[in-house]
Amino acid sequence: MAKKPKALITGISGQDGSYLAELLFDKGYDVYGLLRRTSAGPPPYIEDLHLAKKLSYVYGNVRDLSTIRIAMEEVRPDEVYNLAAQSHVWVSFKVPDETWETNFYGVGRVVNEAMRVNKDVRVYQASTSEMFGSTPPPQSEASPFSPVSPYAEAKLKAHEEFIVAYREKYGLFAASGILFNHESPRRGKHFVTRKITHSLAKIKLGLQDKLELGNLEAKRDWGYAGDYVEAMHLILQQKKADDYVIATGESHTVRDFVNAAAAALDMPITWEGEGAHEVGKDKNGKVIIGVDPEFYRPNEVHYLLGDPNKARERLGWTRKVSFDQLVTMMVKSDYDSLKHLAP
Ligand code: F7E
Repeated sequence: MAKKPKALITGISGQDGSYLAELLFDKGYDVYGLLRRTSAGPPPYIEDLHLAKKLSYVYGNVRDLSTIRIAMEEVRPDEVYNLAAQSHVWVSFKVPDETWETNFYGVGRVVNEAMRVNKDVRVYQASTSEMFGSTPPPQSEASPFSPVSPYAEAKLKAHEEFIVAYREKYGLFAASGILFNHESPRRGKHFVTRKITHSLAKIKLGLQDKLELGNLEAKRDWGYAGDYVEAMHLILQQKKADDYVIATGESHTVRDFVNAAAAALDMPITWEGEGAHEVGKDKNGKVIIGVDPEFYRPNEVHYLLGDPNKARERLGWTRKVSFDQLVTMMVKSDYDSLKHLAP
């Protein structure tokens, strides 16, 4: 019987880690997740995979070399998916050192240790559309990078130093997905999409009065995380390691996202005012959306729109879930999980 391939996923507790672990288990892998211990423990969908023996934990942290070394020696993975990151752009302005430690040095530790135990290892790096920063849309693999946050700068440096250069210097199978925003009901509530769906569901149920947001004009190319982890796997199954933009090719403003989520809850919004004074009102004229400049970023990425042609042609990958389906899925999940709390 052929030996089962072994995959190690760092950042297993995040949104993408959970979808990827499920996908790889279904494809017949032995799946290991590098788990950073926290007092809250891993999210329920990760704990469920672990209890069902679909996922093994290896305790460690990409900021601690000794744990990465032990993890690689214990697992000896065929494929490594490096998803661990300080992934919040706004937070990266507040904690730049921590961001570099995880998003740059952490990548070096993972790649070097993976390569040391298995020179034929295949490494996937979670690169990001934030690396394009101020580059005008549409952004493709050929577009220049122009990062505008500590998050994006650290991610770009890791991409260049440990993925592109290691391919050339050491012939390592080091590949990356340059993923545009990807969301799901498992998205953290401090990212704008989930913040919107969770808050609007609460407002609809009478559990919250108002939602405060930052820049409503920012445009993002939002896809479904479940589709994007399929691209991660495909990227590591190619003959040659390479970098791929993974995106929908469609962009919407934050305000569009609010409108779509509100429509899914049957609570249309009327907008008034501009900038920090803009408000969104419900059908009774009550202000339910406001702007709080606290959520503005010192430097904003205004317009992301990915060109996914290379992924379509070379990987045969396309997104399956549309923007409206994604918003509806997230709204429904939040509404259903909150409705028992309604007064
Ligand atoms: O912001 C605006 C904000 O925090 C999206 C990460 O996964 O995708 C994500 O990064 C936009 C920005 O995601 C609020 O200014 C308005 O323009 O949901 P976000 P992000 O920064 O695009 C990329 C591809 C990654 O790689 C990252 O790891 O929404 N915005 N009002 C707001 N954003 C937040 N968080 N909260 C607000 O209240």
